[in-house]
Amino acid sequence: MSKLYKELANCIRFLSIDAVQKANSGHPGMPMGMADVATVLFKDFLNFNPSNPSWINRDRFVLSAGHGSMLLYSLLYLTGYKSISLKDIKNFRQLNSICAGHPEYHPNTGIETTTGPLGQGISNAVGFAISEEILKNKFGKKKIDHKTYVLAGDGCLMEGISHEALSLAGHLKLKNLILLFDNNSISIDGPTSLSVSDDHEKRFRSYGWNYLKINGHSHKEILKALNKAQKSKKPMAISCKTTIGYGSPNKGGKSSSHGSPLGEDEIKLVRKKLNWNYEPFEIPKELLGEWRKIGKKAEQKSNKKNNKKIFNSINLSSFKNLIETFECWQIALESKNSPSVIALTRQGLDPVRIKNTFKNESSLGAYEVLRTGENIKLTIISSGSEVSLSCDISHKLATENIYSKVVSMPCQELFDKQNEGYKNKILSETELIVSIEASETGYWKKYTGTNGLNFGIDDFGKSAPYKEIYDHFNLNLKSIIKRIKEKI
Ligand SMILES: Cc1ncc(C[n+]2csc(CCOP(=O)(O)OP(=O)(O)O)c2C)c(N)n1
Ligand SMILES: [Mg+2]
Repeated sequence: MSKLYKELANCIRFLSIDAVQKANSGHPGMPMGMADVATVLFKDFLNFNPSNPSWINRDRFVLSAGHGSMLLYSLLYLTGYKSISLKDIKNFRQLNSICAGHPEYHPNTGIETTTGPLGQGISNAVGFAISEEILKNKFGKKKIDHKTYVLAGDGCLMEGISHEALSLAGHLKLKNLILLFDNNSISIDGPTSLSVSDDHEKRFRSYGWNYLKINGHSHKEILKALNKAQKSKKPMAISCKTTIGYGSPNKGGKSSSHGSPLGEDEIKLVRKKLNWNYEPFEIPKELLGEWRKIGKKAEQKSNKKNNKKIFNSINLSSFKNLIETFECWQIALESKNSPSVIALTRQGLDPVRIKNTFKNESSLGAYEVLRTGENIKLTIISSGSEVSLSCDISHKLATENIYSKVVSMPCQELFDKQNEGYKNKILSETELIVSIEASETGYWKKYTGTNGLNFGIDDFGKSAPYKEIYDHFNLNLKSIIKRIKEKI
């Protein structure tokens, strides 16, 4: 391996062992073993942009062997991502540090996904690769042509989830997916021969993958394999024979380097063996300069590929039927304190909202979608597909000079959080309030009051085409209008 590559890789090795030592916990062995492969990947292949980590057409790098998180943090710091400073690395495994024990996804940081449960990153990577195919089909090869690289260890490949995901990737011929297998034959308890005797090559080939075997410490072999992977017609696994804890005289090649700090004495020996005459966390200027050059070069390449316009080309009007869905999606994505459920219908419905107001109306929990006249007699509240039925009812009533407004209430929890003024505007305009929702009626009584009408289903156990079900439960235009007119 050329001297420069070796020294660049050593930057990763020492940042990793120093950080694990300082935290007094972590996994130094994997980053030491895979430093050479990662260096060649980032220097010569990976398309990325430290100044714009979310660049849409970047290659994805997923660390499925998440215990080796210091490998990722070192790479991000060294190539110049703003998300991770040397201070953050010194804070490895401390409360609220971005350098968490296992990578935690943060948008726009270079940490593409949360990993740690072995095997899971492999399936995330398959998902990324599928997304890439979808985007490529939609926007064309000129705009989308990235790859997904996933680094996985022995443990990842032992997990059941890896079988399913790898099989699907082979079936779908995801040629944009490259798996770097840290084939060090060591796992947490010792040699992998204790627990597994799979023939990895046969396994991958049977799924429909290509498989290459290389020495993971040979710059030339890594380069050659990654070159081949660029042109592969199938997903590609590269088995990299490595030494876990590479460079450690007493712990290299042993599970003792897997999940504990090497210890001060051993670290001194590693420094000596790898000829690293620098203090803990010290990356010599020239080498940091070389790494930053790699980052800059990648940035320039990314700028050239300029994909800025891709998303402008999505025409919102083509989604006009989906305005409320998009609004709810945005709310879900931005929601910091609670999970969200978006319940979508498969019924073919007329669009209720055609104009994009550029204001997220759904964020209010409920909002007016229709008003048939000035002097309204009733308020009809519903959500989802029933809004469409409510609008039909409202129009029909208007033909008999009974005017009303229709309120879409996609989220009761959000509505309940609005100020009294807004709630009154929605709920206190008419004496009569009606709810229409094909589910339990109890949830609506707090809005309609006991004097209101609640159309719904307080029953179970029927299955039929939806129109018949609606008729069965009197949830149709005719029955509802009849009851409303009786009430008025
Ligand atoms: C599903 C799951 N089970 C167990 C663990 C705990 N664990 C973390 S690393 C590891 C061993 C992984 O071995 P290998 O992939 O060979 O990593 P290496 O020792 O080579 O770094 C285990 C069992 C985990 N992270 N996830
Ligand atoms: Mg291993």
